[in-house]
Amino acid sequence: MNEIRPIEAELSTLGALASMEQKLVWLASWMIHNANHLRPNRDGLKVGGHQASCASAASIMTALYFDILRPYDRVAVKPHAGPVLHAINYLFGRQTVEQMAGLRQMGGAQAYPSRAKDGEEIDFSTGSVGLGVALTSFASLMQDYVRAHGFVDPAAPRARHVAIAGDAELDEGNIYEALLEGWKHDVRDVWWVVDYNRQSLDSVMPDRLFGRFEGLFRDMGWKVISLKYGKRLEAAFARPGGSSLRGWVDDCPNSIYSALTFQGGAAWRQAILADMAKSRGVRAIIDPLSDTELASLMSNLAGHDLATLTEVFRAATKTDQPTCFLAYTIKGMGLPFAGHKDNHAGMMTVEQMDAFRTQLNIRPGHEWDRWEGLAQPKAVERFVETVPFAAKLTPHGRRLAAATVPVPATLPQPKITGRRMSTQGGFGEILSEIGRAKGDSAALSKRIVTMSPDVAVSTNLGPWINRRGVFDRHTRDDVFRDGKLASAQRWGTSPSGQHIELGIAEQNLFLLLGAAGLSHDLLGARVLPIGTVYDPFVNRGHDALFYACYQDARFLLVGTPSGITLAPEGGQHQSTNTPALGIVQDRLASFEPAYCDELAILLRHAFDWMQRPEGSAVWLRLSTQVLMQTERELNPAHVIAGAHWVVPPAPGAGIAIAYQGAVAAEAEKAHAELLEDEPGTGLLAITSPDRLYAGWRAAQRARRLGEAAASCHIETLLAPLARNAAIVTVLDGHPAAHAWLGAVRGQRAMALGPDHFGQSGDITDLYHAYEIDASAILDACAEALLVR
Ligand SMILES: Cc1ncc(C[n+]2csc(CCOP(=O)(O)OP(=O)(O)O)c2C)c(N)n1
Ligand SMILES: [Mg+2]
Repeated sequence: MNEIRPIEAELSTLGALASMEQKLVWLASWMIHNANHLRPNRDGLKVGGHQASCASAASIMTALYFDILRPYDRVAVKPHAGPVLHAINYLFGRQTVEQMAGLRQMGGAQAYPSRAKDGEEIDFSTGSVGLGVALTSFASLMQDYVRAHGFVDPAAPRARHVAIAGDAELDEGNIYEALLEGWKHDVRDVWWVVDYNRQSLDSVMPDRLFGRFEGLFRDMGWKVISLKYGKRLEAAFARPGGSSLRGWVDDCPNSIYSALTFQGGAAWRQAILADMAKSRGVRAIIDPLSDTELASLMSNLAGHDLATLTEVFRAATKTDQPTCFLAYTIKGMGLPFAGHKDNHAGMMTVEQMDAFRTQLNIRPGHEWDRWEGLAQPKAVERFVETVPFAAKLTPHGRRLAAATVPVPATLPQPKITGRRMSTQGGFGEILSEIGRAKGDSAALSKRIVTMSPDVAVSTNLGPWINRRGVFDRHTRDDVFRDGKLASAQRWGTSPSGQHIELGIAEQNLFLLLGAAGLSHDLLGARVLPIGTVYDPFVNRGHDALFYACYQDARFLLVGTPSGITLAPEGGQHQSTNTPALGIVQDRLASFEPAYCDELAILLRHAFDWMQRPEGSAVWLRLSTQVLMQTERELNPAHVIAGAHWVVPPAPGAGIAIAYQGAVAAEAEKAHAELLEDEPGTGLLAITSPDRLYAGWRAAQRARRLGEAAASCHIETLLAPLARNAAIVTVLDGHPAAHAWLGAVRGQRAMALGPDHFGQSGDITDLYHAYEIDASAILDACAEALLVR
């Protein structure tokens, strides 16, 4: 957008697109300007915004949204072009001035597109760079999945999944993990349009990087389209002497090109003549041009050339091959800091903004008016109404409806009581039983889709996969099965399979869980995604997990095995921080059952909870620790609320032992011994410090808001204990997860659990070393009783 293009009487598509582009740069700049200069600032903090990043992507987004995209396509917009997306929605009549004027303010439009906070018009949230880009590939894989399983109308057109990416996003490793995984799954209908301005936050990028990108993408089966020069530069290059000029620009280092763009026509002329003064052809091209015209010509990159962009995008719609467009752009195009290396957070001054307003014929006081400043506002308005993306996907927005999957009152399950089993073993067996269902009772099992980053077998998904198969768009032979070679894994691979096997890259697991967990909204098909991973390696993908939760994706994460109960494995494999992570992660309800009867209740709850509007994703932390499973009556509501008394305390009891997960047997042993001296001692099973804590917070808030009778599950549970009672807690995880329990009723919590990296050893040694065995629990009880 380096000049205002005249619009002829008969409005051409390109003319109308130029008007759109002009409005997008203006509105995005104005939104940011308004937030920083025209609103009262109460705290003196910089509000911020990215006018240069927006201007960089405006032409690409104009071509996509006002020419190419169809309503059912899905788009992840680079975070720093969020205001451009708000402006696009505004021009389509789907965004309000109030929201835009409230950019970055409480309740206003978000800095970076947010599904949860900006609402129906946003397909994918972005912010943590790289993740939104990769998510489109997994969303496309899920489209293949739901279509292959007949969950959507086969006649419905296939969506294209488009990412508008900043070039620095390509530095994120998760991009390449996703590319490799996408290649394995033969993904299609994915476009990544790279806003190739060769600038990141700090600096101008190394030269010739594009060659690396091209090679990498091609190796992964992608089509790569380089969009380098616009029509005017191409025309200049075609003239006599033009090839020298092209060679000169081709060889111009990124940093010099950026600096010249910032400096303008005179600097361009000087630099070109310094190298090519003797070339008559080159002189014939540049000499007749004014400085302004020369600057405009030299910055005529394809990423700002609407004719090139629309032509190339239109041609690319003819194939479903994943395609990467390297669209050369200028960061800050058309704005005073265009090309300056420090322009990432740069902002126009009040004077510069005023000049920009005048240049665009926008009257003071009319800055937000939709078609203000355009030569043919009515014609432009009519044009916008006719573009494909103007059609509404649903009457209310871009979220599709999907019926919920009925969850039976109890899940089919194997006989559990009387056996020695671990929760991980129980999980595998229950899932396998669910997978056995046929006919009408198979409604639930049909919708389950499992996924795992190369740990399906070691997290006990094997029996489920044997029943339901591995998903692939193409049927592939199982050489071992067909050759009758003995193997416990009989993994047929076909479009009807229900397990998606991933390579060992945990971020991909969470991105796929995120995509699958949005299928109801994005694809109109409800699936129940279950992802398994070794609990410590949740940390490896935590940003992607956080990201999936931020989008409000719905899935079940199973972290297993967990804790130092992986005794021989050493500190890298032993998760201690995950119980605390489960408490602090929003939109993720975390549980850790000790026994399989609790697990069955929680698994059923997970299928239900992840489908409820008020629900969330669910995380189960499981273990390979084997425990004797006894017959008992459980109150499911208590297991789900986070704790239940295994042995209720006597009224006024001075001490209780509370345990979570795999250390149950140690707590039971300590409790049995303590009963001899302290007969009223209670034994509490904690199934979710996360739910207990959330309930406590909610009750406190409700009381503050005047609901005096409000209370919560943990308050009720602890009420029978004496006011100064001690609660000795133990888990195979960081004790901070329980340390707050004493504050609930002003009692004394003594929390036990490993707070250092684990060691190798056997259970006896490690439980002793980390003070979570029965004797350590008894020692803590003795200490607590001493200071009564
Ligand atoms: C994971 C992550 N790390 C760091 C940042 C901070 N950050 C925001 S934008 C940016 C550079 C963006 O450069 P690019 O992707 O090229 O975008 P553009 O040039 O179009 O603004 C960085 C480092 C972030 N948003 N996310
Ligand atoms: Mg960039």
